[in-house]
Amino acid sequence: MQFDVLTLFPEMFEICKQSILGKAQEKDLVHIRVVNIRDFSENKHKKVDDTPYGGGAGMVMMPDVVYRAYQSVQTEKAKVIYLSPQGKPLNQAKVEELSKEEHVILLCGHYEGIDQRVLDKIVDEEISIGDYVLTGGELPAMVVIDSVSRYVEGVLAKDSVQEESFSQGLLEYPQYTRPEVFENVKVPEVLLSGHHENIEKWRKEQALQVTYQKRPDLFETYQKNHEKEVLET
Ligand code: 4FL
Repeated sequence: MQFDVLTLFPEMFEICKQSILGKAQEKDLVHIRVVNIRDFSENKHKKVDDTPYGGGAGMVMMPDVVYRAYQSVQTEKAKVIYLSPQGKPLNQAKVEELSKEEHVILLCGHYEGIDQRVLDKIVDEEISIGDYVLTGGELPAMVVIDSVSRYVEGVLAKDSVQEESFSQGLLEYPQYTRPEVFENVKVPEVLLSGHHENIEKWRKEQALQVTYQKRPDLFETYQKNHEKEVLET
């Protein structure tokens, strides 16, 4: 899967060379190309922004500079995503959907935003990662890359994506490791039993309980989607 990031702060994406994303790139499963929008300024001072028409605070990113940066990476099948607080909220279903794309272009805004004309011309989808304002779209772009890459075949250990409760709309059950007793607290007996059926049942119960207590909104949605099974437990 190919990600192209259009940003004024390419150094921020150095972090993608770490950990699982770094390994995924070494294995050629995921490619992340970071493009500096400033390289496409034709101004002698490499200017990329200007004051807003109509007045007001801050600066607006210029449409021609952003457009040339876009043209340097665009392909027929590319999906162009603009990270913005006005976008559709990102969720696990959207993450899974995006993982089926071959080529995703992520446009990161800064200052007071980007000239609307270039957004109207090139953006396929606007995505928000939550109802708060950041200094730019770079962290949201990394959130998209990280969450989507997990769904690319071979990036995670086999089964670990399907096994997680969240993909079914629940929070994760609690995990334990050695030692068996920590500060006088024992690991739940069932996990030491080796009885796989009982362990699975206990984990499902825990996932339901944790979700009910911590995220009643998620629990309600889960219940609506699994009416029958929930009545049985
Ligand atoms: C983008 C916030 C996506 C939340 C400032 C510029 C943002 C954001 N989701 N804040 N872009």
